[in-house]
Amino acid sequence: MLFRSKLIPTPNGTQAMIHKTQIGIVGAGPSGLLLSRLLALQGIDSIVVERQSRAYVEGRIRAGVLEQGTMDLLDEAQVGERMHTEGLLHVGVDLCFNGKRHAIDFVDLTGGKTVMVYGQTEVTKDLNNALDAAGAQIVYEAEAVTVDGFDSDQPFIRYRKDGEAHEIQCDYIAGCDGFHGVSRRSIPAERIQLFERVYPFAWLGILAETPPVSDELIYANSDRGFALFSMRSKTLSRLYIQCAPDEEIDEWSDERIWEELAHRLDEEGANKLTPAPLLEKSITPMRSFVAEPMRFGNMFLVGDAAHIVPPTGAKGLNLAAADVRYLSRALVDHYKKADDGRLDRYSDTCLRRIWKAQRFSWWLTTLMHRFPEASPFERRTQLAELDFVTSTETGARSLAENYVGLPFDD
Ligand code: RFL
Ligand code: PHB
Repeated sequence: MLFRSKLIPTPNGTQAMIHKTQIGIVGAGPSGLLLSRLLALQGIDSIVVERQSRAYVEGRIRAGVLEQGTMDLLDEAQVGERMHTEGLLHVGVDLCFNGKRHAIDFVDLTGGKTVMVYGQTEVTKDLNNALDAAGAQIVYEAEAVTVDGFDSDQPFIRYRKDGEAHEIQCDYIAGCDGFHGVSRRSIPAERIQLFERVYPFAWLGILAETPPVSDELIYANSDRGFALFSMRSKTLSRLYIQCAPDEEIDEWSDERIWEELAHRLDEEGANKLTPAPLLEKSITPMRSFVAEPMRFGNMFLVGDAAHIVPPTGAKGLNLAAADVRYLSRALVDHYKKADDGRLDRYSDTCLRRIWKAQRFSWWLTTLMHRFPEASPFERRTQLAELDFVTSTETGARSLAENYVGLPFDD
């Protein structure tokens, strides 16, 4: 690298600040931050460009469940300390249907595996703090971000910040900019294949300062629709209700939300549910989405930029972390061993895991939700499948193995 940053004139008579780095990362969500951190620990330089403010990114309440593989990767990134002290280890989940709760024991069924409940907000803060301490380069509130040149050996990211033009020249671009980002949208339609399923329902999610009704997460299938009873701590509940995709949030008063949650749970749980003022309330549409391939010349798509799962299987953040795992190892091989095998396999390796997580998320979503068009026959077979999953070892083990996370391929 001959220089890190310098000001140069542009053809239209203005000036642009040019920055040089090895990896230009678009998006400071969990994917972008974790990638930057893992690369930095291996001596690989990156710059992260994010369109939102840091407070906005850190405050976005989303995922809650981390697989063992994600915990291991956060440890590898040396940001796992608070997760181990404040996170809640879970040894299973409960499925509730026909008014009764059934435990699925992950430890027994998977040979000792568990998951951790630790909010995405906290993962993001831990990563940001570690990156700060190491003097990482993260540009927040960048405007008009574009990616280009990825078919050449000089890809670049352009953006504006405080009215000034900037260009990052890099070896590779990592598109970590989520479903609505610019990276995937910059690829010509004929080079990318998109697979999508949109579900006829959404999740209304709330955060409330009330103790969880149970130590384990409860996934509830009721005649009135799905509900999920999760948590962020021993005093904070994170709860979700299936609702119509076009429903206005104002149609859901606090009172209606608490009543509906109680209706969808077994009697013992409903009696323990203690209404409290809501700290957050939002509606999330549900979709399954995959973009193939995940590499375009010298640009890689990572995390939600390439795939979305319905949140029922708690796979989104975990899949994003798996992509980061594969890409960071591939880049280390490239820079340290001049070996591009893993970079060349990146798309195929990721997609193999992604499609299995897609299948599982689609399956659990189909098993747990009320589909508006479902016939009485379909409703009966749904309940029969729930009975199979909760009363046979084969059924329960398949759910448990997928939920705790399948093994990595590479
Ligand atoms: P993110 O988190 O969307 O971050 C992308 C970042 O890119 C920025 N960006 C841009 N930056 C620059 N220029 C542009 N043009 C840009 N366009 C966008 C955005 O501002 C943002 O900061 O993607 P990433 O990093 O790949 O992370 C993915 C995860 O956030 C996501 O998969 C999970 O939150 C999904 N998810 C869950 N995953 C789990 O593993 N376990 C769960 O329990 C779980 N629960 C959930 C969830 C997602 C939910 N919602 C709201 C979608 C529950 C919910 C309700
Ligand atoms: C959450 O706690 O936010 C959560 C947990 C499990 C899911 C989805 C979301 O499947």
